[in-house]
Amino acid sequence: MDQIHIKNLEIFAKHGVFPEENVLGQKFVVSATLYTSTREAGQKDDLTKSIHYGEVSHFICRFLKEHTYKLLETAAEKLAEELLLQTEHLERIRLEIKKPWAPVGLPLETVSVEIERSWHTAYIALGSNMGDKKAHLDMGVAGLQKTKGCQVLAVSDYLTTEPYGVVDQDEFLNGAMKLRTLLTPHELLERLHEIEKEAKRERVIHWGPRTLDLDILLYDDLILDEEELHIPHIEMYKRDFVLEPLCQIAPYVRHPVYHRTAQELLEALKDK
Ligand code: PH2
Ligand code: MG
Ligand code: MG
Repeated sequence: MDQIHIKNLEIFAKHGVFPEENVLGQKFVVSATLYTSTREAGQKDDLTKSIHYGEVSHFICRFLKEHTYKLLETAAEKLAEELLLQTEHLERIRLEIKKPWAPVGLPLETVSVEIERSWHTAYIALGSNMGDKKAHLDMGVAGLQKTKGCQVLAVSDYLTTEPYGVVDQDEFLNGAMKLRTLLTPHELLERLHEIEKEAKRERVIHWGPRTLDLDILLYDDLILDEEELHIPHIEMYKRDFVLEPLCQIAPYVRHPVYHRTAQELLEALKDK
């Protein structure tokens, strides 16, 4: 992706672990790489299609003066998040905050923290087979839509499906959604569990009846296999109640392990 650079912007602010730093203040030096496509702006000579580096510089300056954090880590984390939330066309940011006058008591040039943060694309499966199923799926969508750092980009139709696995239970309503998110996979999982709890989900029987089930299907091209979290979802290729709604919103999204599109996985499943 193309990059816009802001280099060594000097700001007087009051971040620090020592109380005197929060009172006296000191110099901070900020550098940022803004990742965006500049193609259209470049072709049309149109600033509204790109990112205004002047506005971003002033935003950084205002933000670091208006807040006081103990850690450079926190200043960088919060600033990167606000920039990604508020700057149109900004997909990813690399941010470095240097402290040239850090009270270390040794002749160093600077200390600094540098982070890279980005928007991610995730696909979520929704399911319910208890109570008002549609209302429960709607709660799942609304819960994510109101989560800071989450934007719901697409929602499939809700499909009535036969129970799979434990078959001695009521039929399901299933759907899928596409999400743009700043959350890490584990943060997203935690948020999904909170929303399930808000829908009065009780984890009684594994694979048993549930008011609301929210599962991460895909997260960028990430492959993750941990005790409590598998991405891509470990059984998605076996489940038409997952693939059918996913194909409605993203037939061409590709499974990073099987290298098949959602459409191809669904066709392969139907052929069995
Ligand atoms: N979820 C399960 C087990 N079985 N069957 C259908 N039809 N839909 C589901 O969402 C579902 C299921 C475990 O998550
Ligand atoms: Mg599930
Ligand atoms: Mg689940």
